[in-house]
Amino acid sequence: MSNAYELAKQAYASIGIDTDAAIEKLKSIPVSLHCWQGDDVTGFDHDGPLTGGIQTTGNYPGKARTPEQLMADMDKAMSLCPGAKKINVHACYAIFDDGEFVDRDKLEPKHFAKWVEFAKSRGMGLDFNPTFFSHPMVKDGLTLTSPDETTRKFWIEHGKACVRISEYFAKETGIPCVMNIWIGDGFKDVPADRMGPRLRYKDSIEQILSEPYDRNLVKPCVESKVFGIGVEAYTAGSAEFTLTYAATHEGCLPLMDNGHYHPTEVVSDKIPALLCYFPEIALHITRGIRWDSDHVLVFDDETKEMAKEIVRCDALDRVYMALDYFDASINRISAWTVGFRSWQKALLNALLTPHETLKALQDNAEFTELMAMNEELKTMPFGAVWDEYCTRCGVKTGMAWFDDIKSYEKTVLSKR
Ligand SMILES: [Mn+2]
Repeated sequence: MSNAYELAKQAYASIGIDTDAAIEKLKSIPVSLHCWQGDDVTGFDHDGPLTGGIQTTGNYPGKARTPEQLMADMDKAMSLCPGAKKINVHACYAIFDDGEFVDRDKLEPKHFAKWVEFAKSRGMGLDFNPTFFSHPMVKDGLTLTSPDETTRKFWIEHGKACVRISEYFAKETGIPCVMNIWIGDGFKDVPADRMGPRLRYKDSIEQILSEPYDRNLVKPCVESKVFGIGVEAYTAGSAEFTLTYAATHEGCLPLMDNGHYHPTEVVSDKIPALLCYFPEIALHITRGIRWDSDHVLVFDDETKEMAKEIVRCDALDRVYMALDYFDASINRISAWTVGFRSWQKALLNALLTPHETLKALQDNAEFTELMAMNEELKTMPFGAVWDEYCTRCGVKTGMAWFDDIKSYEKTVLSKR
């Protein structure tokens, strides 16, 4: 134990915080790492471009092109990140045998056996996402809201296949699988019919979730979005639509992606609002710059505030946390690592905050002291506790982890 940690421990003890307890708690909280940062959301089941209102920008060399490369890169990133992990997989990351191919409506658990093997051998759970984009069956930009019944049916069948795969994940790993439904369906310009697509979307999700599954094993979610590239005027799966869907359909969770709202809205404020009503909620944690830009998560104010809300609401076991961003302009393994470490920092910072003291100040209308204390907390010796946490998790501190990134880039990525 470092001298710096001993001093930090004393400093936090003086405000009623047990740093050792915070470290132990954080070690047990799983955060889902998204496989799609590793290859710019390309996947293994198609050659076409990324569609659905999302876009990766940048062409940093060395991106993963095979399942083996992607898994090796994830392993490298995870070796540099403290804390418990889950693996988050999109359906387009199905792994077929040589010469084999099935379309998304026919996907089976066996096409994800290698992901199960990967997760199980590392003692991790798996989360899952149907992929309703980047596919020839996206008709006029629409999937589950399509007025064309053949199109809509195809995507409903895809969703049902994903329910079966999610249950397989949970049974194999022994850890519940969060299955998130997100579609990019919408219109570039002012629609002539806003309700029709939403009624079709509602019916489509109801059909998907009519597929039998064990509610203790599969946690279906619906994720909202305010707009996407090329669908600026309207998206069917708006905040109101998905939130109301989840509120009126037992067992379905709302999923908030903090890049999917108007830029002045903050998900930190929405977390406690939803926790008043939902037993469980899910998050996609990202960093939007002006819009859903999918920038790598950093340890900024809103990131800290989101983590604080989860901790101060005593909801660490009610919130499923997953990262969701993709930056192709920088080393992708570093992108994973910086983002994951940033969320770990935010959670640790939240666990080191004297919430009861701050709440009491608010309840007693001591707003002057509340402001003063909040400002003082910002210069507490957080870094020493963070370093101790990393050390106890067996990962490198400071910039030492980045040496691994440089060496991996030289010996592995540069040869691709
Ligand atoms: Mn998302």
